[in-house]
Amino acid sequence: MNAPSQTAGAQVRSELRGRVLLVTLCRDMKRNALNDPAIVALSDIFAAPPDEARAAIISAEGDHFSAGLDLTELAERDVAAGIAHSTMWHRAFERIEFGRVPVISVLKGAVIGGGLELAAATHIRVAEDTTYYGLPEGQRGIFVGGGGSVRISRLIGTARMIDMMLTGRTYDAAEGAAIGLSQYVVPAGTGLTKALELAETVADNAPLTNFAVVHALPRIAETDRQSGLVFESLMAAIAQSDPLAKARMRSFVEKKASKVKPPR
Ligand code: 1HE
Repeated sequence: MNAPSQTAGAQVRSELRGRVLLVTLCRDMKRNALNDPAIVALSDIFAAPPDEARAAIISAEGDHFSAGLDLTELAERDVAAGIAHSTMWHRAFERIEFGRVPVISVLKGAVIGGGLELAAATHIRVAEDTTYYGLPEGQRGIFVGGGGSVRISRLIGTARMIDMMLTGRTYDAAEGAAIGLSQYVVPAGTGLTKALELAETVADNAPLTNFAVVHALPRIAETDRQSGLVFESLMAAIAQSDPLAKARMRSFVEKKASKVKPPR
């Protein structure tokens, strides 16, 4: 049974649709600029997704995913308050990246600054063909503060991120996919449908596999080779000893499971 629709803060809506938690940025009149209530709402939602949720989607109302940090909030913040603000974003986005469920984002229009940092914390990015990416922090006289220097640099390489920040260079949807900012590009208006389709596939996976992909894989990728290989062996042994994994492998051997198909 679906949980009733719930509003967390005024800026973000969350609702369970079957096994998929739909999280929606709903501040279109400000192009989904992220203010403190929005970050707190995201943090709260991803701290404790409903038990039934097996995957989540973050999408946005309006024509733009997010215009980034709400620039009206910067006003008179001192250094200590600036650090506290940035770490609040870090906490929220860590809960997205290293939470209980894989998260898919649906991008469109502006995916700018903190909006791109939010997208980078999700596991799969589906970009509608209206999407464009920018890091105008350089032009605004500030720096990324939502984990972008860690996540975006890993996605596209430090040199590309330096160029985006120093020159204000933007990438369109196709270019963004080519450099690793999204894994999918789809026609305008179809992003949520694609994300729901992917979310259902993800939700069908064995939970231990999803855990390994979300929690073990990124850590293995960032550790030294030898430790990574040991970590991988342990994770592989744990995953394959799960009764669900055994049942699925048996099902393939008995010719009851679907085969891998070439891309369409
Ligand atoms: C905002 C924001 C915002 C729009 N903070 N209010 N981000 C930026 O530097 C991006 C700034 N925004 C833009 O470049 C444009 O607004 C857009 C390209 C995203 C959209 O343009 P457009 O023509 O569709 O909309 P608009 O008329 O510019 O904006 C509509 C309203 O949203 C308007 O308010 P209104 O009261 O005049 O109606 C805008 O002021 C408001 N708005 N973007 C506050 N960002 C953790 S550190 C992260 C650091 C960063 O993210 S830096 C990047 C900041």
